Amino acid sequence: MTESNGKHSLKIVRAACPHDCPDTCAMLVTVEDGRAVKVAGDPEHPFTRGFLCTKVANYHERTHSAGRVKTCLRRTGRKGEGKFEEITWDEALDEIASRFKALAESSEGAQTIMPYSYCGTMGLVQSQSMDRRFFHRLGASQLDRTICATAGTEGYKSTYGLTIGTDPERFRDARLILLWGTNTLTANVHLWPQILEARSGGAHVVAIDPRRTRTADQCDEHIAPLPGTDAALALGMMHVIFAEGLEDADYLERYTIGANELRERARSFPPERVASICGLEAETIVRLARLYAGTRPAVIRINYGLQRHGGGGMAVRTVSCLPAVTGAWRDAAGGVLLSTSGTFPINYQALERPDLMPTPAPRTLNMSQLGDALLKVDDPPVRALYVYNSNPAAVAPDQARVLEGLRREDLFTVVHEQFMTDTTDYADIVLPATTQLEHFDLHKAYGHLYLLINEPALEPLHEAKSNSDVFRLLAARFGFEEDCFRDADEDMARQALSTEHPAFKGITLERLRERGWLRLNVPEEFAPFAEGNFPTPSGKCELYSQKLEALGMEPVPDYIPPHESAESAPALASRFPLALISPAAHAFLNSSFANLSKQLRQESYPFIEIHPEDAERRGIQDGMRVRAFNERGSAELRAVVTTRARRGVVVSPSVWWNKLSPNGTNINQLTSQSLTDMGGGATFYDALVEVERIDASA
Ligand SMILES: Nc1nc2c(c(=O)[nH]1)N[C@H]1C(S)=C(S)[C@@H](COP(=O)(O)OP(=O)(O)OC[C@H]3O[C@@H](n4cnc5c(=O)[nH]c(N)nc54)[C@H](O)[C@@H]3O)O[C@H]1N2
Ligand SMILES: Nc1nc2c(c(=O)[nH]1)N[C@H]1C(S)=C(S)[C@@H](COP(=O)(O)OP(=O)(O)OC[C@H]3O[C@@H](n4cnc5c(=O)[nH]c(N)nc54)[C@H](O)[C@@H]3O)O[C@H]1N2
Ligand code: SF4
Ligand SMILES: [Mo]
Repeated sequence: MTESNGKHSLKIVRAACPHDCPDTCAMLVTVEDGRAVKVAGDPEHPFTRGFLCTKVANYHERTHSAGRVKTCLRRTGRKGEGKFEEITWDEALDEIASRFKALAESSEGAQTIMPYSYCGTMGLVQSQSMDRRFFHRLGASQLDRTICATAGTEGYKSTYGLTIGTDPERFRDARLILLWGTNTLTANVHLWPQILEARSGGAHVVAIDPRRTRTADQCDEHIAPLPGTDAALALGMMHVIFAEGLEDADYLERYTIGANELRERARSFPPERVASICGLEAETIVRLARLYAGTRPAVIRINYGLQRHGGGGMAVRTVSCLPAVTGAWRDAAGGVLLSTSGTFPINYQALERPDLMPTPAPRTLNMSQLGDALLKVDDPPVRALYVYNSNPAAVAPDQARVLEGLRREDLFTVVHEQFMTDTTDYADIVLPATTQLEHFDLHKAYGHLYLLINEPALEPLHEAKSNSDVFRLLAARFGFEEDCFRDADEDMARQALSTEHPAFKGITLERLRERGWLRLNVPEEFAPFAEGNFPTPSGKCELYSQKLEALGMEPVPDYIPPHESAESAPALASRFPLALISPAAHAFLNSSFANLSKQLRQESYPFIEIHPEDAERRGIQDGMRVRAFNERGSAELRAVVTTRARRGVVVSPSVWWNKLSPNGTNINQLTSQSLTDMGGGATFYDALVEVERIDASA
């Protein structure tokens, strides 16, 4: 829509929220005289339903913020100091190209160059297209993007083949909803209207979370297991279900393999044993099992909270087996939802062009071990780092190692950013990036079944350039001749959609542009596994996984304790007795928005919740300054003494910027580079710590 009367112009542009959030909202951006003045949720989009969350509701202010990186910058101070001089795009690109060329032509080769990116934007074009093509063609190290979801993804896929699950729009028809390791009102708020509708139809809603979150407050029931013990809880439920004959024997027989092995495994998890592992009452487990097996439709929403632990892959695999045991998949409103991602048949080969890589393929570095990649890897060492769509100085685990690596004088670091983050402070060259209102993109979702388009509402502000533009320019400076380096953003969006897969039938870029969004071509009453049809090697739900067995892993669902717990590391636990989790803060999105005044006011200050008994033992009173620490590092926080944290667990919502935190460091000083059992994932919520009053140690 456009109006113009010569002096005054007004238009509304169709956009998509770029953030790493399952809701991927359809947005309408109002642009008045070249300035974005409002962003709103599209009232016609069935999942967005006309509202945006508290983070993004003033996204236009983020775009027009005075704090934007406006020009290219070259470092003049020490690394970490944040002192720069302005340079032109030509100077910046020439310098990057000459440093990268020198490395690529050296005896150590282009593997010395490490790309580092995550989901600052989830758009397919701006997060995984021209960038991948460039680094593939260059022969740079590959990056394993494990910082968030790979453990759960691999755990789920080991059972079901692809991340396909219950349609979130069917939740409204469910009679039992288990919110398992998800803070829905904070991290998936557009599921809430579905839950409210289900409730008005009589649904019972249970939160399973070690913290009493704002979501748990709104549920009928809250069960608080110790962190990292969810697989035991699920096996305890299965124990009761099998022992009492509540399983769906027909579903198990027809559509699964390994039911007998699973039944055997569950036998060794009686409620009393599970109660002691999880820190729960045995009767809670029995009651939850009966409720779950006895209610239809029953649906489980898993998000990523329960898989940021040593056994996180197995935890998601095990919890996800529940609807196969009870046959909950038979109902469209039953089953389990981790992610809808696998329902989108995106043509990633065409987008990312892995065929451009040299043979043998360059090595792969794990982003969850950035500290080690910068300090320990020496075959060859990392000599250049190119960061975009991410803020690793704040968000990566084992921060002291990460910062030590970023301080290396011989490391050439480029950071492409919208804001002067903790990471840009360590850059040799900073490049100004566009925001979502200034570039084109195509989005899939991981929490619903719609594709969305993001039309640019504005010309790039200041001297900002989009990720795809910068990599096109770099490819030209390298003289890469393949046609794909000249593809426009729209070309790449078309390539992403180019497949014969029925889910994309009728979906074209043109139709997306007309409407803003389109539902995948799947039935209204999408019930993917009502009659089996699992996209696994066997075509069955793999309760027994030969794939895991071949990898030397336990083929049957099991409980794998956290790396750091009283059970698995008693000596460590005697020195650092508290289990730290640092889940998503309500007003931030990871570290995004954690520099903007509205959101900072909402979060007030970096705090740590501690149970009154744990606080008393340490002489800690509500509001006191405390230090949380372990062998990796320490962070200063304000104590919030509350029963929201269960005994033995402390909670510090994240991710604050270091430079906006007391003492200049955040909670990732305490998290570790240890990986999950599957997918090489980060273990943010698997860290033992101690907490003390600051005056006590002075
Ligand atoms: N407001 C807001 N929204 C966000 C984000 C944000 O930072 N802020 N981040 C976005 C991103 S990148 C992601 S990946 C998603 C994350 O979305 P979620 O996965 O929902 O968020 P988390 O905060 O990681 O974890 C969810 C809940 O799991 C709980 N939890 C921790 N350990 C365990 C455990 O062992 N077992 C169980 N049962 N529960 C556990 C935490 O207390 C937390 O309440 O949210 C996205 N949305
Ligand atoms: N302690 C603790 N640590 C955590 C977590 C936790 O729960 N606890 N959560 C973890 C999780 S789930 C995740 S996903 C990671 C996320 O970590 P990141 O992916 O690093 O996410 P953000 O902190 O949001 O940083 C994204 C950055 O990308 C920039 N950006 C946005 N759009 C663009 C663009 O188009 N181009 C460029 N060049 N830059 C852009 C933003 O300005 C922002 O600074 O953090 C992890 N870290
Ligand atoms: S962060 Fe999530 S809930 Fe908020 S606007 Fe974006 S997609 Fe919607
Ligand atoms: Mo994430």
